Amino acid sequence: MGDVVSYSREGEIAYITVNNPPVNALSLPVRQGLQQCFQQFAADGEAKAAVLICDGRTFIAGADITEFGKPPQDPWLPKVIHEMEALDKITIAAIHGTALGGGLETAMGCHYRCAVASAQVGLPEVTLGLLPGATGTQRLPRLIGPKAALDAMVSGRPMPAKKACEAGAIDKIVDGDLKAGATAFAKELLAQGAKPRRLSEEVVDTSGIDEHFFAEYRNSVAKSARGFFAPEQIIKCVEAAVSMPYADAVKRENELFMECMMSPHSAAQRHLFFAERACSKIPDVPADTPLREIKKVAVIGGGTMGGGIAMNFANAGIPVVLKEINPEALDRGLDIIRGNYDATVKKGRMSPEAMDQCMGLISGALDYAGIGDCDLIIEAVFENMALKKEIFGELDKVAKKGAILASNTSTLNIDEIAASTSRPEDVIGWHFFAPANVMTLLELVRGAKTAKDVIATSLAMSKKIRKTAILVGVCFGFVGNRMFFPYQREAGLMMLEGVPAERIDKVAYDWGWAMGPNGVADLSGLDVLVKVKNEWTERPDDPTLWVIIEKLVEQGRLGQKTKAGIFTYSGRAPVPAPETAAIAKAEAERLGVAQRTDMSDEEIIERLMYSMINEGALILDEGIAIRSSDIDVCFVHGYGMPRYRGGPMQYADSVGLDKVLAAIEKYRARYGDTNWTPAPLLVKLAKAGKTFAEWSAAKG
Ligand code: 3H9
Repeated sequence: MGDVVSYSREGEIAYITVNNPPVNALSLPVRQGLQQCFQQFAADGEAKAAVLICDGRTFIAGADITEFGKPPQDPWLPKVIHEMEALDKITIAAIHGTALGGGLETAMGCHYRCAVASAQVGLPEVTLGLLPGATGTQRLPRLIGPKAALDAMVSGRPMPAKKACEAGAIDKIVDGDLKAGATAFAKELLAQGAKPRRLSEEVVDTSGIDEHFFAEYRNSVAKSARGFFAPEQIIKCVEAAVSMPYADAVKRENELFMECMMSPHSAAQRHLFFAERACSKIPDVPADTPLREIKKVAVIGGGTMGGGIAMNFANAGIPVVLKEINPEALDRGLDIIRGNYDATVKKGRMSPEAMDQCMGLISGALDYAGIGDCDLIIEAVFENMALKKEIFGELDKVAKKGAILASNTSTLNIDEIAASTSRPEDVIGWHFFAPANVMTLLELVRGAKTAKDVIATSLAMSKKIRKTAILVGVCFGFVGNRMFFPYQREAGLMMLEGVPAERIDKVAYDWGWAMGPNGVADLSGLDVLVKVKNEWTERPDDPTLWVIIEKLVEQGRLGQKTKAGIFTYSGRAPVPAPETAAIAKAEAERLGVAQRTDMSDEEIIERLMYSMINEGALILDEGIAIRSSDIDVCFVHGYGMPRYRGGPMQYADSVGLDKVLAAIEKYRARYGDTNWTPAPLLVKLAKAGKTFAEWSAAKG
């Protein structure tokens, strides 16, 4: 037996202890160990009850995700759980930390469950594009009913122990030491003459559901589950749970689980699980780098962006000063923040007391002297190099020694901004995504002289304010916007070729994007894009680039904010605009762009995605992104790309880089070299039959 699971006994109680750091995942040795230890318990004549307990920070947090996508190795978890449940002596799971996925399924294979109050239990497989495939879809409905079980499995959200206890998933909350509490519970059960409670022998209580239940349930999750594969599979499993004998339903669960496992969705979602953990690891910044202390933050500029940024810190309990140039602007900024919080309270997502607490942490300042004691200062004024340099010159005079000076620039050169101070080592980019209090991405931009402890502190702070940060290098637009520009370029070019804006957006939406490229442009503000274009000194020599957007801005159509941009808006719903079609037609004639009537949906997606992926390959080769999975994190967290595509680089890897290259060559032959010269890295990898992920892993 491996060390990862051990057997011991004190009197009549046996203890089966899992010790597989960091999260006690159910790797093969753990499954083997559980099987052998429960067999030992069965054979131990002195043992009357067994407690399954874990060392370390948590109960079993699930199957070992690294094993998925490879051939399954015996013993397969459902078999281990089945054998445990079949025992004639009682078994009790003792839970602390997080009993997730296969961990909760193992606990449900025990006859009873106790937990400390701080524990959480859940079946988050759906977040990995999977379903609880070790009998979880059959056991949880038997424990807490089909509706509550579906809610838990389709959302993937864990339940706090007390709530799980009220629902029936846990039998007892233990105060104090878990082992002592579990032992007392085991003895109590023995004293009562409790028998093994085998969920597989119970039937699902269907009294709360009628014949419309599953159809209505599907409707109720249609929006949140749009495009995902696993939620529907989970619903099918619960349908089986209420309509089939247990053994047949378990077979059905297994078939549906294998379909999930083999799906590109699950591969993409599992890829993101590891990508989101890898992105905070910076090769030349050791994990134990001493951090600078951040007790107070300032935000320069109280517009929508600055206000949203300030809210992140207040939400995390960190005092923040909003600096504006006059009392009117400051009042306006504070009013926007108050309005945002108010809306959250009205939706029932925040208590009025929590709102007061957050507002109490936000103060205002009208001069730079008012922010001299701040440890982190984030400039969030509009995208203009001269203005940013002036502000950083002022900050250099007033900021205390060691303060981190950050710019929320979305495109500009951090080194140039840093050069306007006497302390470029303290300067870094903190690029938030709108709305800054909602979007979870943060692009941290490393300048040539940015100090390592500034990077380490920024990464640690981003976790504190619940952002997922990627570290990127200096170039125009960094990773996200630089790759989004070709995507928007192709959207504009296809309009010039006669494809309606609404068709492009529908195809992109149906592919999974939260919004099509034209809707995003209208939301960002077309005038903002024109300003970006003007600051972009090294842009490609292409007269068609964003030309429709420029003409729309000339007509005063700035996007959603003026109720008219590429689309016209009634409320927030876009309506096709004849004005845009007319501009496209006139500009196509002026620029000699041939009209297309045969554009397929496939071509629309290829041109949007492959133009972006080609830029991503250049970014990787230049070292602007550390690894291809960081780029994937960027697009899923900052741009509304669906998790089930895994991000642009994972998508390219899943399509096959040879196919991506062949399509790019096809467009190069048709449209020329300016926009479609394949990136050398893409060519190299496609020829070698490799992926971006493999290249990143080999780079280290
Ligand atoms: C499942 O159970 C399927 C079954 O239904 C059916 C089977 C037949 N496997 O997140 P952290 C690594 S599906 C492998 O930073 P935290 C993680 O990569 C599974 N590795 O810690 C990281 O490595 P590194 C259902 C795993 O304290 C390190 O552990 N279960 C696994 O912030 C620390 O992780 C889930 O989906 C794993 N299962 O959060 C739960 N889990 O240090 C997945 C973690 O090299 N896990 N690692 O970067 C979690 O949600 C969080 O890790 C947890 C701890 C909340 C447990």
